[in-house]
Amino acid sequence: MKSTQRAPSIRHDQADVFTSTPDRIDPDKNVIATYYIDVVEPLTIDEAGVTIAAEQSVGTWTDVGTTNQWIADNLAAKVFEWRYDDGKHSGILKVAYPILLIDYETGGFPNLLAILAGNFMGFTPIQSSKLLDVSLPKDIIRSFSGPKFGIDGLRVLIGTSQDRRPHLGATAKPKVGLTADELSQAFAEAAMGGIDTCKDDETMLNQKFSPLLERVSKVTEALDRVKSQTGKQVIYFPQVTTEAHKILDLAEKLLSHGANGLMVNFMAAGFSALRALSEDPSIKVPLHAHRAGHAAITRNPKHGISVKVISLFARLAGADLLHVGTARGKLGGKEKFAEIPETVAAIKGPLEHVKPVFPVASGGLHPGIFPQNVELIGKDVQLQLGGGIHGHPWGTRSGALAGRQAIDAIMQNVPLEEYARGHKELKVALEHWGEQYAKADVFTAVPD
Ligand code: RUB
Repeated sequence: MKSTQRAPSIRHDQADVFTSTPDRIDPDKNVIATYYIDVVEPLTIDEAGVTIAAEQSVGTWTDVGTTNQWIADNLAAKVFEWRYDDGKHSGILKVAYPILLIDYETGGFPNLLAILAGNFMGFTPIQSSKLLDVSLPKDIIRSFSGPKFGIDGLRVLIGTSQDRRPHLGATAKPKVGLTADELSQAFAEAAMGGIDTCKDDETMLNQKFSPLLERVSKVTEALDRVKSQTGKQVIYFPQVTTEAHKILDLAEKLLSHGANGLMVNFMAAGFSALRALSEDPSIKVPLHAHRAGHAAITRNPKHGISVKVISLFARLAGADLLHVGTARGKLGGKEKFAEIPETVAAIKGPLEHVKPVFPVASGGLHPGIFPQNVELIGKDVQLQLGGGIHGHPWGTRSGALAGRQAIDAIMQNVPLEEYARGHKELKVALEHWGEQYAKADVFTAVPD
């Protein structure tokens, strides 16, 4: 039967339906997204904001007879705040999405992302747009379990609950190529030198020259042998990043071969892959969340999704450890000096029941640049070294020893050079890498 009620106008330009004011937005009933946008003249960002709110909720380019007043009243997103840069064609705006619009229970991350960073990002007059920040209502946060271990759980596993020192992690290097025997030997050496954790590199999986299950068995056996000598259990995070339909099965195989941690690249496999692992009750080991490839969507300051948002989502998805960037190292431009503190706050700060995540600094690290990294990120940090351990002139064990000595120096507030006088592995590391990545040059970002 044909409705007699006149359909509300839900066109992209209907400001009365898709605009509100800050005092009318309840953060417990709305997901609030902050965007940077840049639009084609003569369009202004607030006009574009109406288009975004419409497209991402219940509007489209024309009025449709299938809509009704209930839809417009209850499901319309609203642009409610904006700040122009110079002129009115670029700037920041906030959009509120009513909680009812979002199927976070069945749809989870895919539904959230389709709404918060969906179609509008390709709209013709919106030249660029970046999702900078997201605030979620308590009901949505409560639908995620978050990390199983988090900072305190990891510190208990590693035995640093009292001294709360930075952790030292070793990454396999070369990135791929070592056989299971060669890698297990390298990690055993690093374990003898004092690492806390070790992990596959992000492109390793089940390549022919290093079958994954054989690798897990051999590394686990090697680390067990080290434990029988040192008393210390090192955690090994083999890579579990695979297709959605295989990931839980692969995780089970890795665990049955002795893995006491798992590494997943959530940028390649998706937030849902990380969540599937963290919310599976049979997976009782910590998850190291790698983010290789994140720069494809985070690096452009005007377009994509911010590191802060992907990191918040990784926390909700259950990352126990998460890469956050480095104060000195091989990756990232100057934007990282603003980005890292806000990312660390997003993954460690209060978030209902969700545990804080252990930040990982990685990419070109060596002991000589630990102090700047600890200063920017804090002592809750896993300093993750590939080249900076295996590249030590005296070998992997000395590389790990040098890393632990640098951490001890930081904990005792002693300058590295002074501490190195009584610690030869650190002395050699400082001499070998010198000022690499320490000072501003074409390869190194430093703050202004
Ligand atoms: C480490 C490495 C890591 C990246 C990750 O190797 O390449 O995959 O650092 O980057 P090395 P991010 O220690 O030899 O540089 O932590 O920024 O995501």
